Amino acid sequence: MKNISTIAFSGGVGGAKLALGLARALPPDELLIVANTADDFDHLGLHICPDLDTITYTLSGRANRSQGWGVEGETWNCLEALYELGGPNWFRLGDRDIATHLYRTQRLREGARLSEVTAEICVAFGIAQRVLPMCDDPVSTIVGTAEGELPFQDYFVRHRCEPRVTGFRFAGADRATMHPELGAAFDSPDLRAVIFCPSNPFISIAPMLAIPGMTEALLSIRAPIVAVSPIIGGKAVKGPAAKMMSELGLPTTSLSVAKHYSDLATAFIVDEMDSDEVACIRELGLACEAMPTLMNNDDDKLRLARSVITYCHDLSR
Ligand code: FO1
Repeated sequence: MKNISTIAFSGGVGGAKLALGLARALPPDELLIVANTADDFDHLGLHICPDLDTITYTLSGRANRSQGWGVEGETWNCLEALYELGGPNWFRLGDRDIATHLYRTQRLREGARLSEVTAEICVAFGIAQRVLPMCDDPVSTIVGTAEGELPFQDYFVRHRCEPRVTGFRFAGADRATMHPELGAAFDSPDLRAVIFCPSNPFISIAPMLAIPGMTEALLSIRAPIVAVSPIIGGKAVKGPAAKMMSELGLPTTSLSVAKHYSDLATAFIVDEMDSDEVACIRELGLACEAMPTLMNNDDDKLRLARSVITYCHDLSR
């Protein structure tokens, strides 16, 4: 971990897009991508890690970009055959995706740690960057809703994020241990940036920050901590972040997300569409810049990654 210059905290789709940009902008041994694993669950006997897989599929060029999860050019033979048998098909597992879950589940049963299995998957996929689960311990997001508590994938996929959200808890987080590789990266003499990717602050970044010692470790580093807003023009680029914010009584603005991070982050990046919020965000005590943050193609991802890196380096001068 000696060479790590940049640590990126990422959830699924939006985070993985910036992670890909960072992977193209930096030498591979300088980047550590930390993935949320509180969306993980056991389904049909398989251990599914949606955000880790979105990141490894994205970095290896396998991701189904339009769907936002799973593998491009996927077939569904196994799911269809399972459904004919009376099995569940609410959580759609494609044939190639199932191979990833089978491999991971088998290796975990053999006693491997999730971080080891993830490293093996990265090697198999030709990914040179280190992708690290937020911890090797089981942590599960439980969504508080007006209809009662729901396990995350029940809320997200089975109920299509429809129930009104009242809060979140991260079961198991209090017993989780920060991965030693992440601890070592925080101590890297070369560390120049910690980036919170434009992922959902409540269900993607918050579980990682709930791991004991994580916020303390972040507060102790000298490198800037820069968060990229997942909200543009009052809307989430993808996913339920804006809906969750309004249900929690928060304005659906970048300013609102900046307030959420203000005790921890050094700086906040908003899209140029929200440049009128920059002054208010600076009043929170955060450095703030507006720049184009929408990532529609690989050029956008690389451009944003380069801008964020340059901004971080300017901040640490
Ligand atoms: N999301 C859906 O909306 N519907 C699905 O059927 C679905 C299946 C699925 C299978 C594997 C996987 O890794 C992810 C999958 N997702 C699906 C996405 C996942 O539920 C969410 O994107 C994340 O948990 C939120 O980041």
